[in-house]
Amino acid sequence: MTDQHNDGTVLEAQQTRLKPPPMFKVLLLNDDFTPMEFVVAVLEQLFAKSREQATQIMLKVHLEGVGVCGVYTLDVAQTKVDQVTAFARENQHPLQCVMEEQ
Ligand code: TYC
Repeated sequence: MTDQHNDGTVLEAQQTRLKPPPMFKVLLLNDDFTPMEFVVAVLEQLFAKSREQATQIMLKVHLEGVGVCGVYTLDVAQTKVDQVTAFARENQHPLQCVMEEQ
């Protein structure tokens, strides 16, 4: 937007509203080896899900192959993926966690 003044100067209005940031889904992928209880613990401890919510998400991943743990900004999503991956490897599980732009 521009604003013409009577001395001929033109001021550019500052953009005051920012675009919402891109959002990223954090996804868990199914595998045949990670114990169900471990996936539930990941969802409770790293995604603040209740036992019931965590169990539902885990079962969805188990049955359908993939499920959403949450939707976050880029930095938070990347941190969650890194935390899940580190926690899984510390416990010798092959659990895969990835992110995808929404
Ligand atoms: N399929 C695994 C099992 O039968 C459980 C599982 C669920 C693994 C979700 C990964 O993201 C996952 N033990």
